[in-house]
Amino acid sequence: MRPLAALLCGALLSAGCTDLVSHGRDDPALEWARRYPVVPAPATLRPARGEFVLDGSTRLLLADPADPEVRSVAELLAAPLRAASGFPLPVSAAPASGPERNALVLRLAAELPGDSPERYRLSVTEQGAVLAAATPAGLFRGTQTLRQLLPPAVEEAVRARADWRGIAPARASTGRARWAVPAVEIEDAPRFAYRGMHLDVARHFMPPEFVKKYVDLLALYRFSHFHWHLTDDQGWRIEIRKHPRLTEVGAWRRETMVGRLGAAAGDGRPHGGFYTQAEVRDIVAYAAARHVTIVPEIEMPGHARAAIAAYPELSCSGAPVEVATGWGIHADVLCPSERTFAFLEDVLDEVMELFPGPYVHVGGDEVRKEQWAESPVAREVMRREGLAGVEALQTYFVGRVGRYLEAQGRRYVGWDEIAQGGIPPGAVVMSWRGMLPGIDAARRGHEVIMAPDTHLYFDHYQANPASEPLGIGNVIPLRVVYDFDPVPPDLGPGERERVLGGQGSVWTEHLRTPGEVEYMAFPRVIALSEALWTPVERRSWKSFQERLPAQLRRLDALGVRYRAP
Ligand code: TNX
Repeated sequence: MRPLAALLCGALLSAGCTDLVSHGRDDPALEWARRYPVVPAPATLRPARGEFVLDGSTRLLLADPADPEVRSVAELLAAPLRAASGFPLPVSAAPASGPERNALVLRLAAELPGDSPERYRLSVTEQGAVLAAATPAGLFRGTQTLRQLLPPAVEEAVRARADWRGIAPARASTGRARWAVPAVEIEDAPRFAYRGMHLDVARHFMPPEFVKKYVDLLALYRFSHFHWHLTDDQGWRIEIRKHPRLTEVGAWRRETMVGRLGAAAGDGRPHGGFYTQAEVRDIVAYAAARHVTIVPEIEMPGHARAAIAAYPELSCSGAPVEVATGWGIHADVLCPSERTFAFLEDVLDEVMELFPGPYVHVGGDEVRKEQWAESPVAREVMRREGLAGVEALQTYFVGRVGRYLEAQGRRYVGWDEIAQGGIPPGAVVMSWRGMLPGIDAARRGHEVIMAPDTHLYFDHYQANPASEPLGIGNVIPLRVVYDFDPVPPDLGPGERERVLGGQGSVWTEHLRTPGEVEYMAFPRVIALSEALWTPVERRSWKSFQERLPAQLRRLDALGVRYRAP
């Protein structure tokens, strides 16, 4: 039974009784869920009465008008709002003396309590709104919360203006909106700095416009990282100037295996595509404006058959192979030769030039080692380096490439198999075969990103496979994603801090189009955002369920083909 105070406050929504509310109930987020359907739920939210109604004379005021990043954040907020409402919403410098009426004020405020660079405070009253944050990234996160408090019609303008609108299907208009924001006081910061989503564009190429749409959706749910899986056995998708055959040859395959494993057959249709460096730059800038950092992945030494098809001398045998047409784990792997390392350094030089972020992902998963075991070249490397066997050779391989990246000031990330022969020093371990490899790596002093296939593989089914499109693996329903915690109880103090965060993955063996990706990713991405942002004690499945319908209306307006829960 809900205490009387909570019922009263729920009805009145007056700021004065919110203390009673938060002390008087076991589910703090449920009370305000309908009025403030924000996802991920903010760390603290104090409901208040009334609303700020925007009109033709509302202004956007910047306390730091000279800061280009602040201006960019303000424009990203103002432009769709102008288009949707028809209000001019001019942006100008905030006068030194406040408070301002009928204005939305953006202000950098290093004094905000906390230490996350993404922390922000959003205060909305009947007079206006003030968004304060320690950094432009925090300001951007705050604008996305504000965006979610505006009517979903704002999303139609986002879509109409976006470079990705071409790939969004037409939807019925959500109609004329009242441009109001409910009064509230939000103080917010993320639980984890690394809040990631992955996308495999190697198994099926996804057009640049869709990659932008995906990034935009991640930004809406306050994700910080986009892990772009750019190469695999079935395709190499990034232009490398020094080695043009990677895309001339490696970006195209003869056909694709379709259907369930075991009953699959080739479709006889060529598939391919790649991103030019100009397109990559454009996407990186697009993500940066939304404070999303891209983690590019170049797979090695396994899942590299497209590269070997382009340059057979990268394998130990040198035998010609074609870009893979089937799924699974192929025997073709890069040879640990000086030629291969020189090639990889060339590739990574161009990758680092394109991607300014701190992390580069070097793959490292599912490496078959038969070719190494048989190769005189590989055996000579093991002898020279004093390596006990092929597992240690994998550690040497990844560690050597990692040292190259570290020498240029980058961190390197690898799938958890990089730990099999001993973890290469400095590596960030991405735990995908459940949580145990991540727990083990954290205990051994490594930083870890939890991306377990038991919880966060969105190529797995969302519901009964009998009535769902073909997926991989078992069923991972929305609730399992919602309840995910990147920090397992097994980790003690000193170890827990090594978990940088978590990540959902979308592998595309069976996902051929952007629409199919959206169907598998949404709404699970939305559930994951709360698992990665919101403090555990503020999370509530019930409240999430109350807030989700408003988010789905937003996705409708954005033309996202999600799976209706
Ligand atoms: C395993 S996850 C893989 C991918 C597949 C995926 C299918 C990982 C690091 N390797 O190559 O696409 O399973 O779920």
